[in-house]
Amino acid sequence: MEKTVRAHTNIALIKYWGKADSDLRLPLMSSLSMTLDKFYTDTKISDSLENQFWLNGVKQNGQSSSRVFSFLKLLQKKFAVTGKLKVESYNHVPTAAGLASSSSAFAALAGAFCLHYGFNLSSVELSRLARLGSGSASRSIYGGFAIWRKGHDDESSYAYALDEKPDIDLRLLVVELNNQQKDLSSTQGMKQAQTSPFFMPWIARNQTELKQMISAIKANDFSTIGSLAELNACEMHAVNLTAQPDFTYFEPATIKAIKLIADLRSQGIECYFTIDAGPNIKILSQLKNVKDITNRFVSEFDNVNIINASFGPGISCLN
Ligand code: 2P0
Repeated sequence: MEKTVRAHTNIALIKYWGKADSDLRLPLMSSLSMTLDKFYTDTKISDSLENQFWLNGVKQNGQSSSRVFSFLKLLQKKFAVTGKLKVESYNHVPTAAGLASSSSAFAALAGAFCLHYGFNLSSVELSRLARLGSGSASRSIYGGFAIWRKGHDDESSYAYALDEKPDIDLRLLVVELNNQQKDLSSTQGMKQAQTSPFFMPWIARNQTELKQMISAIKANDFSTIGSLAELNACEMHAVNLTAQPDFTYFEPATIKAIKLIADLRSQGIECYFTIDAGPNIKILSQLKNVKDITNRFVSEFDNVNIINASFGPGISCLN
């Protein structure tokens, strides 16, 4: 009986947004993330007469299937193994609305591949493999807070755990304002962002921002974690807005949400935002303010869906 591997998504508080090497997915910056409890992907791989990818019980053709199999073929080549595979995944993530489903998807896929062929890898080795499928997947091997050190080659670019079970009052409220599929993939967006005149100055700040975030996490300092995460997200979206040609993932509802967060803060309800490659906003808050923030968003937006997430675990094998 084939076993299922579960990996949770992560949200970057210090973002990965640019590659030094596209084939190896080596990033231009180090990043730091929080793994979430509420969103995950379950994946099982078995032998088959033909390569096939099933997502949420539906057989996939086209782009998602070809990305999965180009990754698996790369791994087969790397490990000198062969065979046709059936991949069955269940995604407990709203797909492609900026909730980084590729992080859990490719982490689970790398884990399921190793389980299927009986390879017993260390977390760092698994992180490196997951990175080849999708950069953010390198961080989903770990629970709690993870850091992906950019490194300079395949060997040196991997994620490690900063704190797998943080004892910190931090909630991440995922606000679904718009669950349309995004127009511009992360892969394309981060490539275009590099044409911004502000891209290199931003990269030059990466080590400082990372160090400040690590200190804030170690000091259990919610206010500094929140404000650093918000600044870093604004920097990422600023390079998008100043790229040539310029672009943005923001929708009118995104701007309204940003203003609402500033308004809540001015009323003494401390909260901060981060935004990925999509229009949705994620709010960093402490438990005591979750209710007030949620009520405010529900009263200001029609059909808003808010998911109250916290720290999730690292990759695991079920059954
Ligand atoms: C991150 N994002 O650090 C950043 C912030 C989105 C915004 O990693 O091209 O799907 O597959 O390596 O990992 C999303 O990009 O990109 C992402 P690829 P990925 O979480």
